Amino acid sequence: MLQTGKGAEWPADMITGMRPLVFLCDTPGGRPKQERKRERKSRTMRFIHIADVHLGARPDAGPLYSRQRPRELWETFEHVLHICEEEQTDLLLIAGDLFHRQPLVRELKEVDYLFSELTHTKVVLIAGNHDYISANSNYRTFQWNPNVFPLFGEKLQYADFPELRSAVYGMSYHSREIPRPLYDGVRPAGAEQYEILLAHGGDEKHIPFDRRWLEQSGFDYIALGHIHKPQVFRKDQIIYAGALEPVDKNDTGKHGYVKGGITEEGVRAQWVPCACREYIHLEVTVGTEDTTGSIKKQMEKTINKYGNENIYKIVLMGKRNRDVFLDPERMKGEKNILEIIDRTSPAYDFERLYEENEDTILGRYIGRFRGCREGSVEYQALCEGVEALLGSSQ
Ligand SMILES: [Mn+2]
Repeated sequence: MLQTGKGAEWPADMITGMRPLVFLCDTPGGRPKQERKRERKSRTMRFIHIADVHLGARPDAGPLYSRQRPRELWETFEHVLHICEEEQTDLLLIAGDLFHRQPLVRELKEVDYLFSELTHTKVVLIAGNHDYISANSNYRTFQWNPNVFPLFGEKLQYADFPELRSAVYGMSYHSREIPRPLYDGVRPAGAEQYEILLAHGGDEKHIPFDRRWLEQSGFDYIALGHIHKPQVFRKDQIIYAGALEPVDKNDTGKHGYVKGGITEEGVRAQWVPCACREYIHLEVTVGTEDTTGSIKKQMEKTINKYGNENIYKIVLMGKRNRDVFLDPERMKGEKNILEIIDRTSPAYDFERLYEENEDTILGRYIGRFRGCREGSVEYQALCEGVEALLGSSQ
């Protein structure tokens, strides 16, 4: 980082915004590594890696929490910034989709204000497929605080931090989808001793990549974004931080960020859960003695155990008494349940029904499904067909 008083000694094109320049990757990458290695003492370069914050999203968070949910995404983001400040983290890496859609100027101002409060941390970000750089994206013209380094080019570029012996590489989405494997074959330019790549994508329509390419790319750390489930492709090296907070009902499990450090010995990275809520899918087994009331009670107990702050989807399994009507709406009660799916089947005695109705359409129908396995599609068709036939004969 350039010192304020020293800026005038640098060539004019090097002092734009009093920050190290963001370089295109075909820019010659500074001095040889060996030389730099000798001149500075070893110290840990500490970073935090987040992705898919999706500020501006309005996730369905169930009857109790949907209203406050957009604010919670901001709060958890601020929580991470507090950690950066408290721990004097060197780099905050944001691997795309900081915003859920095109950011408004006032949203950028809020975010930039929060960044500007960091007294030590530098922030590097790329735009993902949600907040891609559209023709009139506010990202194009926004003036960031000097500690913020957007890598918004379509081609690979890097931000150089000589004082951290680190260079951070990345490129941004300029359209909603990029079906081309742009990360295959990317290599660090050798600008600094520690080289980091920010990458967003990994599915068919969003820069598909072969993880073996990334493993052999030569980057010390690859901060991945786009897939909301946190996962480690290679320990301490290639990691999806996952969405900071879950933003979709299928973002089940815990969410958080990656905290890491790089020294000459290598990279150490750990995943830190920090989301304030979790989407949980639960299966509840129904028996022939159960009623709407008894299942409701069972569900309440389970939800108390898993945490009332969470957001639930319940799947009812098993066999219900055929004289019992299950009412999902009444089961929800005061709990924060998004959805209840009824996959129970009525408990018929098919053998008895078959024997008693052998000569009717009901008996012949049951006969067609003889030997099918419980839980199979055929079994479901059997149950539904029998229910319909019994219903029409009553
Ligand atoms: Mn994405």
